[in-house]
Amino acid sequence: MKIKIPFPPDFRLGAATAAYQIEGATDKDGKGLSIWDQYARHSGRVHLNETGDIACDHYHHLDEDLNLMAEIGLQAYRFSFAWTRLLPNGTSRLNQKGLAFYDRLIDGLLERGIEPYATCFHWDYPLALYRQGGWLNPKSADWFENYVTVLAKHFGDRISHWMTINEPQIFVAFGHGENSSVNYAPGVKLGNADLVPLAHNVLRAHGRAVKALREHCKKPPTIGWAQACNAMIATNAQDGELVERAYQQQFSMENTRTNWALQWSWWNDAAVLGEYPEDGLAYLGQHLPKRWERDLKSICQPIDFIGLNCYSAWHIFSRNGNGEISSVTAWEQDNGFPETHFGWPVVPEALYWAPKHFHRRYNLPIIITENGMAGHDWVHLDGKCHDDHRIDFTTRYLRALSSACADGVDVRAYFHWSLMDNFEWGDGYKHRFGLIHVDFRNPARPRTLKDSAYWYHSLIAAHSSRD
Ligand code: PNW
Repeated sequence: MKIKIPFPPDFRLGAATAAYQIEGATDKDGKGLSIWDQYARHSGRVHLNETGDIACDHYHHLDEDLNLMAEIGLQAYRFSFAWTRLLPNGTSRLNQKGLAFYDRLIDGLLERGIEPYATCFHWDYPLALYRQGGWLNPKSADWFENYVTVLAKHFGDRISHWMTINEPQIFVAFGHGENSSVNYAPGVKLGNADLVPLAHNVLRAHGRAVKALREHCKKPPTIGWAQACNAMIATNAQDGELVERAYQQQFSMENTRTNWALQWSWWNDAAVLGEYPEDGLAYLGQHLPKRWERDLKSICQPIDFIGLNCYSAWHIFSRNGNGEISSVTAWEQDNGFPETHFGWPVVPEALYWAPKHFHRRYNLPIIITENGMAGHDWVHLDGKCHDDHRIDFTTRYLRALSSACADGVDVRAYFHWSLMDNFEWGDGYKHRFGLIHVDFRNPARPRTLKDSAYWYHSLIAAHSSRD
């Protein structure tokens, strides 16, 4: 199928991964342990006790994977550094073999004309630092700054696009919060008296990282961070009042009281606007450390874009027969709404509304740093992986994103999650998100390009041809 979805000429189409989810080789070549190594091996809380010990074995398949990216025609690739591959204990003793691995990755991308987009931290926190209190320790901002300085000095001559932190919402709420039903590493259950200062330290670390990148990267960096984002939908974009309700809900701290760390305004108002939202301060302010107002000055560093990891919607606003506005959550819609293998509702309009709301509030360019779906994917008898659902899903979502661009939202790039099937955190290998199928039952980890990968290839080719 020939398709062309209109995007601005400089718009980039890529794919994304994260270190722990694909690399494997968790104990190889001097790598130190992270909390995910520890948690997957010992907590008993990951699906079937699966681990990232081998994962896609990307560490040993680097050239093959780079060639597959080139075959798909990716314009950009988003990956994360494994902190403990570079600094095994989190702070000192730089591991040369770790540097060499990422040098090969980055040089391999550049040789193939693929633009690297690097995430400094995608959840695999050094175990040695966790044992010193992790993000609860105010020194965690120093530790992160030190690590990011290493990245900037060593890789900042070749990488232009940086993200400090992936989804503070998810690793703070799911890994550290007492009100979450989801269990992520390190799996502690903290109440607000601890969780609020912990989140504050994450924000301090973000601010320090932005400064370190600006100071030490040779190439002038473009810096942002990636937010876990379920969009608030207005079913009629012409209905101003409806749109306003959706917008207010997107950034209201009231609707997330029990799991406030999942909110967006707490994090982004602090990092981008230099203030915590008032409706959040009203019930969380009492737990902030002394001198939090002074900290906000260094937390709020100028950034260049907001990354959105956007898969689905949260509240959907519409008018009933009497013209009154009401909302349902995406997963409480009438029976029969489409959902992915993960059970996440398919709501393409999410890629219209999330960029729109975030651009309105923060007035920054947007990058879709993740979007995609888990599917029932396997290699068919003909040796191919037929994933029509992913092609349909991505077409619908990209069309919605294209409309956001047409309506004036400044969106710069789209990254499909994921380049390849991988370790899906607490769900192990149960959910397949890849454009590339990986056979996890085979020690050789054979890769098969799915139909969606070929489709993505044509989409990118149509986008980059200027006719
Ligand atoms: C993101 N939720 O996580 C992560 O950045 C990826 O590492 C992950 O593989 C991908 O999405 C797919 O799950 C999320 O519950 C985890 O809403 C959970 C949620 C959202 C994003």
